[in-house]
Amino acid sequence: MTAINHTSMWETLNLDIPAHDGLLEVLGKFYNDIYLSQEGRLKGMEYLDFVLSEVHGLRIKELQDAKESGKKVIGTFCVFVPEELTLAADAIQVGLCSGADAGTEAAEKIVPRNTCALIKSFVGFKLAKICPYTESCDLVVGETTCDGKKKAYESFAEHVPMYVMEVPQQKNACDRDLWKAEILRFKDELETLTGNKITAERLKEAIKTVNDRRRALQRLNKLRAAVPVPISGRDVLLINQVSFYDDPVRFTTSINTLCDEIESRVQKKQGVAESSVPRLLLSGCPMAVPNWKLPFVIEGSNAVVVGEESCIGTRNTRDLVDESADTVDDMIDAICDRYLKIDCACFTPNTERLENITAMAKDLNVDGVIHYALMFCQPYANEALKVERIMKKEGVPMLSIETDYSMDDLEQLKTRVGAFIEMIGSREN
Ligand code: BJ8
Repeated sequence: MTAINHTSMWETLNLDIPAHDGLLEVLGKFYNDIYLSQEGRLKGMEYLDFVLSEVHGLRIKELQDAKESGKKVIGTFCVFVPEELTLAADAIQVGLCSGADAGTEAAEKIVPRNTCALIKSFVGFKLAKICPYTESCDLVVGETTCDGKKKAYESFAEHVPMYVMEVPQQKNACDRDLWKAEILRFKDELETLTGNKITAERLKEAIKTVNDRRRALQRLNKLRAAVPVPISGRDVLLINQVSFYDDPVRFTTSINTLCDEIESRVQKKQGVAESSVPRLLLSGCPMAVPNWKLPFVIEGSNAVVVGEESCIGTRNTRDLVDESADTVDDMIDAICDRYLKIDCACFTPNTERLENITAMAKDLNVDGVIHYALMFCQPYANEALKVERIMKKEGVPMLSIETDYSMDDLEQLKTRVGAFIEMIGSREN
């Protein structure tokens, strides 16, 4: 995908160059078909197109330059890892969970076949030597969320410098104590790794930086309540995906500029689809780059996605860290509280998620919900049944999809999604 030749950098990172070239070729083709073919795209999306075109190029170069200047790079798989602490330790945090099934064969040598595609993808990317982000990491941070990840990290630790945070499974007072202790342990780990002390001043600034990014994404999501919807779901998914590896300050500025453009579209009542086109909420597992399959199917079937209830979506941006604290201790408490609000399906009970989906369906004026679970993901497949019950009560039609990263079920998905959208029918405005 990249126009500039970065081969020597990839060789230094010990990538398998032919396999990596193959991956970029497929990614470029996908991107053309799914993204660049859209009509009436916002000008501000050019920034995202550029970032994506250089996803393994210029951003990796930035990481390498930062490493040469002494900075550390921290890779993560989950929105539970507090980026505020990483930034306050003057390190860089990047998301590693991958959305392609390249490397599956290699992954299945160390994780069982019936493991979700997201886990197989990050394991496979490492074993097949095709991910320059993984190769750039000084530390990879896992977390005890689902069993699949937990056990995969044990094998993964033989291949990368690994650190695992314990995330509680409930939200009682003792769970908060555990979580706070884990945040403090992570802080110590970062300070040791980077040699930098996390001071109150640095932490306050980092909290603001990450909150600013969340605020920009919140602003974007609110604008999608407009009828007609001013931006496609595919484009917003891409924005959320890029938020995990782009420089946070630069990203926030670009998204705010994009929001200015969207606001003017909303005022002029311009949209990416007719007002009569059904508006859908996507809910469930995270969709990591380049997992664009389902939104592409939905938006190719005369519907539009207006919200993503997922970690690569509103679950990652809904709550801010309280900015009023001034001491490191108080800021750690604020971080602890904010992260414990995350409504991941790994928690039991997890009624907040049902409340949040119901609120999103109302706020975004949706005509239906498509619940998305990766195959073999017990937590989200289980909650799909609960979401279905609550949506039924609310009178919102729901379709439950289980899929993976392969294209084998593309036609079947098109048929099911098409039938669901047809059943919803045109919107009355
Ligand atoms: S906070 S959703 S990012 S854990 S799809 S690996 S749950 S078997 S990704 Fe997640 Fe953190 Fe929760 Fe969010 Fe397991 Fe399911 Fe696979 Fe999953």
